Amino acid sequence: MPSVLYSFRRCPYAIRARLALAAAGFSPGPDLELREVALKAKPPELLAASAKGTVPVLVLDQACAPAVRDESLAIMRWALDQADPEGWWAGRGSGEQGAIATLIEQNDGPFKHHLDRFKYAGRYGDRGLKEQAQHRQAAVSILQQWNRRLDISGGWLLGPRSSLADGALLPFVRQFMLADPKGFDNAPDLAAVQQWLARFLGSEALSTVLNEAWAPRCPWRSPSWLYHLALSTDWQQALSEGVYRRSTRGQSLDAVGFIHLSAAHQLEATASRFYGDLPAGAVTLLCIEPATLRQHGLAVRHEPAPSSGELFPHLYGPLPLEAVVRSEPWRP
Ligand SMILES: N[C@@H](CCC(=O)N[C@@H](CS)C(=O)NCC(=O)O)C(=O)O
Repeated sequence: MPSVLYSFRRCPYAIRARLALAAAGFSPGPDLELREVALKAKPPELLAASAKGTVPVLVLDQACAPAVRDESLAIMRWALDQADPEGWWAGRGSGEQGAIATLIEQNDGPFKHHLDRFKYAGRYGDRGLKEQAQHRQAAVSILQQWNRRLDISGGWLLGPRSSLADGALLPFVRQFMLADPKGFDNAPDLAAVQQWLARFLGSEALSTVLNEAWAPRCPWRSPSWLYHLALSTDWQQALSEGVYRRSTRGQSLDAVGFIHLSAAHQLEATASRFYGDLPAGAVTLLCIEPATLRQHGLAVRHEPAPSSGELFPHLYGPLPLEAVVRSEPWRP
């Protein structure tokens, strides 16, 4: 069984975990399965591994105990315990380890607090919008402290080479910059932070963990869900009518008697067989929660396709919209 990393491409916590795993020499493949997650539709496997439902989560193969690490820092520390060729943590004395811990606490506590209230001010109501500038200023003040440290340390937070602190903080500084790049460039007394971030943005380390293998554009398809490929126009109509009643391309539920579904591993073949001639955007993938179908008293039967005998799930009845946990443009 490979270890599994549940991740979300843009999440700074997930980025820092991927940075440490990559620094330790791991890469997605036979030994590490990368499962990109949509935060609005978390797969049941992620929630079974860690009920708090945040990413990143690393589920190690059974030989390791405990098997689940569901905090980004725990994943970083685990990765660096396996291999730490760049000396992010290994060989650091207690003074340096203490400084790393203090910087990470400042980042994960006050800096993240102000970053969220600056970047997502709208989520905090009228008061949030009123206080947005204050939060930005508070975040800048923390960056100025890090700037003073960088000025004397020689390029990275703890000296001339990068450490766990740089890997843990930079994804958040990047997020702060992305919220207002011009404001970041023009902020006073941040020259060393700007250079530090620029070095990170141009690094192979970051581009590696933002590439398709580490950060796929398409979420992982859980085998616990069922799937249906819908013409996007049919799906739009269902959204306005409140229920989906198509069986497959060009055929209605009333005419066929059931809705054709696929299991995760059957999707690619179904798509190329029946929808392969359509342009991008014409087909929408519906991810369906079977438990919701059961709650609606709907039956799913696995029945053989006439041509091949392969068993496919068939839904007997209209598809309720509540059972669709996610819809997304189909991407092969
Ligand atoms: N303390 C956690 C925080 C992780 C976290 O909050 N991740 C966000 C994504 S950036 C998340 O999963 N949020 C859950 C949600 O949006 O439903 C860690 O360090 O791993």
